Amino acid sequence: MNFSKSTIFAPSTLIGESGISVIRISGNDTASILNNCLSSSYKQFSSLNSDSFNSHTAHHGYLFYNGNFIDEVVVTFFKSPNSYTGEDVAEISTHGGSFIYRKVSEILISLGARHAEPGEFSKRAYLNGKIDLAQAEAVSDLIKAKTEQANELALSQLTGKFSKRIKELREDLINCCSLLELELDFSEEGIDLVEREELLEKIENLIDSFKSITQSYESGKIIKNGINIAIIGEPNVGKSSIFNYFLNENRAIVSNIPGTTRDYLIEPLVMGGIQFNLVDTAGIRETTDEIEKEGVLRSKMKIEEADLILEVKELGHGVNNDNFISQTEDKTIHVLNKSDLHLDKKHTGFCVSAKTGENMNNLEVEIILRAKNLIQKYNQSDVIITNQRHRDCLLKSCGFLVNAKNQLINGGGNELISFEIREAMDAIAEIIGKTVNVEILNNIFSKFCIGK
Ligand SMILES: Nc1nc2c(ncn2[C@@H]2O[C@H](COP(=O)(O)OP(=O)(O)OP(=O)(O)O)[C@@H](O)[C@H]2O)c(=O)[nH]1
Ligand SMILES: [Mg+2]
Repeated sequence: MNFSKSTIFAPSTLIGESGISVIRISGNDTASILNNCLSSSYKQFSSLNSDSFNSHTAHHGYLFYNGNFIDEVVVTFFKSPNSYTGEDVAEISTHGGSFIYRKVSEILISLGARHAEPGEFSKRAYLNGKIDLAQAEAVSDLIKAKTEQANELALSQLTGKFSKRIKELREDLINCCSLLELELDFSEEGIDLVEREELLEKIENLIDSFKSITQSYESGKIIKNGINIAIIGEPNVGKSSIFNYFLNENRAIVSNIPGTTRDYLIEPLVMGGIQFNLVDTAGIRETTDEIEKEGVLRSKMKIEEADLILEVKELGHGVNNDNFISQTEDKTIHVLNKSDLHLDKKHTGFCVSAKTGENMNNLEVEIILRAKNLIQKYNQSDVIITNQRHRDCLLKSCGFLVNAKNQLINGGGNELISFEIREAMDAIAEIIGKTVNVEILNNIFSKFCIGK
């Protein structure tokens, strides 16, 4: 596959006031660019010896632009092919600050480099065979990981555990296909190389493996993106107070006027090492107010999207078991708030007080427990997928395998069965980027951050 050979650069750290800022360059002209801007003296420009750019060496020097000293820097050089992208790569550590970065950009552009597109370094690493596509995607996930579990999953994908499993499945498919096609070569001699029963069993086992890996996406998705937990209930029961309690800040407006929260609010929150997206919703009630009606509609939408629901009622206010809003018992935790006002009343649900904090710790423990169960529920395979593209490829591949199985059961010829298995092979190979078109590639890398 052809791709741009120009030398590219981008900040690898956030631009702003900081001790150090790292700017990465990759491409054939990296060493010559450095020779033209890196000086051994700050008094006047005096080029470093270009031979000194051996792989994995660090160089202290002074950056110059149009004869003017800009900053004292350290440059780390990685010689092709032993670099992240597989090309010559340099990482210039300058002092942090947006002015210095702007100057360095000007220098690099004047010397022939251009700004990298999002994900362009990783795209080059993939195109140069340094990592496969699933590993490249893991780089992006690793950067975005907010919890230990998300970090672990991204690492296992980056280090190739996931790709290895995919390659094994692909090998199994290749073996099935080879046998079928070999038998075709001997068809005139009437030699049967494949036991139909055995092949059927192999294909069925493969379908099971595909299904369990595909299902692991339900776990992977929530580990990576967070568990959506919606706080719902009638107006004034204390939903926003509970929301604020967990966030430990007055994020949502709280008042004793029913209908205070009009639109939903979402905030990220980590509890027990698990990422949550906590949602406060408008109180649900019959209303003629157009804005409140819309708020109620949005609350119902959030209930649909939620992985977990905290259905809040006020303790002692006509609480009975047949007037719940949430119809999905298994993902709902019943919370009875304002226990401080109703000390004499008890109930089987979680009696808490968002005001005094009473029993809120236990509610948190319950939420974490439910979240862990949710993650475990779908996690029956040896690898967990976190990427929708991977799931889609596996589903597509599994569909072809089901076709192959049906062909086999209905006495279809070897050509037809092996055609379906080949399609399944191609679909699964897309995951690691063995068969993938430019459009898909561009789409994947465009979601990366600049400098990665
Ligand atoms: N005593 C007591 N008051 C509480 C408690 N939780 C909330 N309140 C009060 O109840 C009133 C309503 O609280 P909110 O958190 O705004 O209730 P809400 O369910 O978000 O209400 P809407 O947004 O209108 O649907 C406020 O006056 C709170 O101070 C509690 O545990 N104990
Ligand atoms: Mg509210």
